[in-house]
Amino acid sequence: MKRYPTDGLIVVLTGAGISAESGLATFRGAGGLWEGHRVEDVATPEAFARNPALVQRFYNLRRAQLRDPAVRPNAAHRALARLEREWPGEVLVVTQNVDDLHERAGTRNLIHMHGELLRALCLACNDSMPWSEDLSPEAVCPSCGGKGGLRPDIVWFGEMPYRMDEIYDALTRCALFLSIGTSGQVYPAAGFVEVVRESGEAPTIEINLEPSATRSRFSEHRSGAAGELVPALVD
Ligand code: BV8
Repeated sequence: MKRYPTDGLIVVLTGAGISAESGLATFRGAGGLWEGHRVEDVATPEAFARNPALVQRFYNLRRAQLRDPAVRPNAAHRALARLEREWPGEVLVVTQNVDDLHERAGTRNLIHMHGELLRALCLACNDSMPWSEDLSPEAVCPSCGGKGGLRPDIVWFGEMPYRMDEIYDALTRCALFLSIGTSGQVYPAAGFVEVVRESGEAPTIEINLEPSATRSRFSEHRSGAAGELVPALVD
C-alpha cells in the first residue's frame, strides 16, 4: 500500500470471487444456477415460504462445505487481515459473502451485510444465534422455548442488508475504497462505489477476474485472481 500515502479509513467490499480460490462456488460462475434453480429464485423469502425444505437444503449444502477442512482462507483473505494489523488507520471489510473465511484469516473489523451461513434466525422472536449444523424445518428456537422455527440468518433478495447505516457512514469517510471479487450486479453493494465518488476524491480500485458491471465507475481496475493481486496490493 506504499502508493497511498495516507492513514485514513480503508473500506474493502468483497464478493464471492475472493472465496473462489478457497473452493467455494461463486454465484455467476455456474451461470447463477444451483441444481437448475436461479439463485435469485432460491434466496428469497417467497421461496422459503413456498418450499422451505428446498431452501434449507441449498444452505445446508453450503454450510457443510464450510465444515470441509479443504475449505480454508486463501492468500487474499490473509492479506486483508494483515492490512488490518499493519495499516496505521482503520480498515473495514464489508463482505457480501456468508462464509466465515475472513474471520478465520484474522479479520476483526468486519460486516457481513448479507448475513452468515453459520448463524440461524428465529421466525418467531427474530433472535440470531450461531448454527453450524444442518437446519431442518423441525429445528426450533432455544431462545423462545420452541415457539418459532429457524431460518438461515441470510439476507435474501428483497430483504434489507445488515448494518447499512454503518456502511454508508464509512463509505462517505473513507480515504480508499477497494472492491474485490464481485460482479457488481447485486444492489445496494454494487452502488457503494458511487457513494464513495459522491463523497470526495478517494481512489476506488476494483480487483476482479474480469471487469465488473460497474467497472467504469472505478478509478482503477486490476484484472486477475484475488489470491495474487490482493497480497501484491497490500505489499
Ligand atoms: C434490497 C445472500 C431493498 C444469499 C445475497 C433491479 C435492478 C436493480 C436492483 C434490483 C432489481 N430488482 C431487485 C433489486 C434489488 C436486489 C438486486 O440487486 N437484485 C439483482 C439480482 C438485480 N437486491 C436486493 O434484493 C437486496 N435487498 O435491495 O432491499 C429493501 C429496501 C427497504 C426495505 C427492505 C428491502 C438484497 C441483496 C442480497 C441478496 N443476498 N446473498 C446467499 O448468499 O445465498 S446476494 C448474493 O450475490 C451473494 O451475497 C453474493 O455475494 C452476491 C453478489 O454476487 P457476487 O459476490 O458479486 O458474486 P458473483 O458470482 O456475481 O461474482 C463473483 C465475481 O468474482 C465475478 O465477477 C468473477 O469474475 C470474480 N471472480 C471469480 N473468481 C475470482 C474472481 N475475482 C478474483 N479472483 C478470483 N479468483
